[in-house]
Amino acid sequence: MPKMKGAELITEYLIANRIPYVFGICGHGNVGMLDPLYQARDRITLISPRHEQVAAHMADAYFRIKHEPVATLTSCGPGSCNIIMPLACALTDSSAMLAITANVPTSQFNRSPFQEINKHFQADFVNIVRPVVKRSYQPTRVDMLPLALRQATMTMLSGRPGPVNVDVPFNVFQEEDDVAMPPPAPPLNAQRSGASPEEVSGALDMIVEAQRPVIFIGHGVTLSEASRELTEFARKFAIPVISSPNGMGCFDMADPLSLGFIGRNGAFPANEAGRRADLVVAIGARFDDRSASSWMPGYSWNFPSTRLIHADIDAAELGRNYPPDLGILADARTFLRQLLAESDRRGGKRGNTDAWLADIAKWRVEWDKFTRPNFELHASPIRPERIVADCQAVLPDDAILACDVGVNHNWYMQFWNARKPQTMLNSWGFSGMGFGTAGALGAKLAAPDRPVVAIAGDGCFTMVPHVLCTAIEYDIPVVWVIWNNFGWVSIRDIQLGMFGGREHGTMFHQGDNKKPYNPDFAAWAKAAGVEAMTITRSQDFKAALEHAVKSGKPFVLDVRVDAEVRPPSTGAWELPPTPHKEPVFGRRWLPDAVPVK
Ligand SMILES: Cc1ncc(C[n+]2csc(CCOP(=O)(O)OP(=O)(O)O)c2C)c(N)n1
Ligand SMILES: [Mg+2]
Repeated sequence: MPKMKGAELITEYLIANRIPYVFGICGHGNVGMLDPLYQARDRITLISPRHEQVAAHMADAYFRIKHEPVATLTSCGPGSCNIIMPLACALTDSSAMLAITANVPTSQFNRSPFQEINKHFQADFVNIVRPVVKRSYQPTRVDMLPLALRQATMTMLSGRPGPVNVDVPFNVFQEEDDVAMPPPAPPLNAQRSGASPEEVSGALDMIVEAQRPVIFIGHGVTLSEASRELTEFARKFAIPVISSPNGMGCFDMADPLSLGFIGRNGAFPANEAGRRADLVVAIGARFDDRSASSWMPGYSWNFPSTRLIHADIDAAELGRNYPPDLGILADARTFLRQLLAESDRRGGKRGNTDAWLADIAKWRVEWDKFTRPNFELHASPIRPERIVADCQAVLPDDAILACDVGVNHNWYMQFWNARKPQTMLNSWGFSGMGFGTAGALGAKLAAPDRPVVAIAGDGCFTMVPHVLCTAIEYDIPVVWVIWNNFGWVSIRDIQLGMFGGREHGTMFHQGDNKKPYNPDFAAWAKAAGVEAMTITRSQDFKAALEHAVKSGKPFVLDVRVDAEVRPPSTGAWELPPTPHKEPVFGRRWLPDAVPVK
C-alpha cells in the first residue's frame, strides 16, 4: 500500500471518481487540500467563487445538468457554515454533491481552538450539517479516509441522490499513512429497482380502465433519465402529462398532451384535469404543497375520490401526503419500461381517453383566450409575459434556464415550455435565493456549448452579485436577466393580499418620499468587467437577449419589469391560519358537488 497524505488520497479519489471540478474557498483549515489540487491541476480544476453559497449552488446546478457530481471544498467554521442553505436546496431537490469541509486538528478537539464549534460536542460541524445532507462522515485519521470516501460517494449517488459531507480535521489532510485507494462509486442510476410483476399488472389494469387519467411527473423522472419511456407511455395510452418544476422537459411541453404545471401558479388546464381525473399516475413526484394547492381537496387534486398509483424510488414519499391505491417502490425508468413491456405482452390494449382529451382541449382554449392577449402587449415598465415569451422565442430548445426565486419564477412555472429534460433549473423544495443566479455558473461549466440564461429577481441578484467576478475570473459566459421590479415583490404581494394592503419591508426605497431604489445594475456589472444593458421598453428586450446570448461573454440585462402585474392563480396556496385566496381563473371542484360529465 502506498504512503499518502490524506489530502493526496482525497484528490486522487476525486479524480478516480471522474470528478472534474472542486468549487470552493480557501481557509486555514483546508490549505492542506490546496497543494495536492495544485499538483493535480491538469486533471482536476479548482474554481474559487467569492462566497461558499455560490460554490455549493454551482455544484448543485452542475449535477442537475450533467447527472455527474462535483465536489465543494470549504474551510472550518464560518466557511462551511456558509454552505448550509445551498445544501438544503440540494437535499430537498435530490441533487448530489460531495461537500468536503475542514475542521480543527484532532489534537485540539475540545480546547475551543480558533473556529471550532464545541459547545455541546467536539468539532461539531457534523451536527450543524446533519439535517441537510444524506450523511455526514468525519474520518479522524488518514486510515479512516478510504472507507469514508467510498461510503460517501456511494451514498451520494445511490437510491435518491443527494449531497453528502466529508468533514476532515486539519491534520488528516497533512498526515501520511499506508492507504489503499478504494474503488470508485458506481455512477448515478447504476442500480435500478423495479416493481413486482403483480404491481405492474395491477397498475396497467387501472390505467386501461381509467376514463380520465393523468400522469404527474417530478424530478424522479428527470433523475432516472426516463424521458423517452415517459413520452412513449403517454402517447401510447393518450394520457395527458402534468409536470412539477423539476420534471419539466421530460415530456415536451409543446406537445398537445402536456398540461404544464399544477397548483396556485400552475396552468388552468393542469388544475382542471388534476381535480377531475379519475386516476393519477404519479412518477417520481412528491405532491408538495405548492403543486397540490396545499392539499386542499378540489383545487388541484381530489384524492381519495381520484385513484392514485404512486411510483417513487424513496419509500418516504409513498403516502406522505396522499395514501396511494397502489404504491410502487421503483425507479421511474424501470417502472415505465415494465408498463410498456406488459402492455406489449397484452397486445397493446389501451383505454379510451378521447372524451377526456376533448374536455382538456376546451380548457386549453379557455386558458389561452384569457392569457394570450397579454403576451402581445408592449409596455414600459415591461409586462412579465413579454419577458417569458421573448426568452422562449430567442433561446434554442437545449438552452438552460437557471431560475432563481420569486414572483419572476412563478411566471416561468406557469408559462415556460421546456422542450427537453435538464434544461430548466428550479430550487423548488427549499427556494434558496441565489440558486439560479449562482447555479447558472455551474450549469455553464456542465454544458459549455449550450446557452445558459439566469432569470434572477433584483432581490436574488443582490444576494450574490459577486457571481460577476467569478464569471470574469474563470471566463464563464452566462447571461443574467435581472427581473428588476424594485423589491421582494413575491412577498410584497402576499403582504398586500393578506395584511390589509400595507407594505412594510418588502420594497426597496430611498429617502423619506420612498423613491424606489436599486443599484444601477448595468454600471455595477461593468465595474466588474461584465457587459451590460438596461432595458426599459419591452420592444427592446428580444434583440438585447439575442445580442447577449450571441456575445459568448458574461452579460447582464437589467430589465425593468412591472411589479403590479401578477400571475393569475389557477389553484390555491394556504398558509394556515391565514385564509387562502380563491383562484383568479378556475374554481374549486368536488366530485359530489358537480356530477361527472
Ligand atoms: C435566502 C432566502 N431568503 C429569503 C427568502 C424568502 N423570499 C422568497 S422570494 C423573496 C423575494 C424575492 O425577491 P426578488 O428576487 O426581487 O424576486 P421577485 O419576487 O421580486 O420577482 C424572498 C425574500 C428565500 N426564499 N430565500
Ligand atoms: Mg424583485
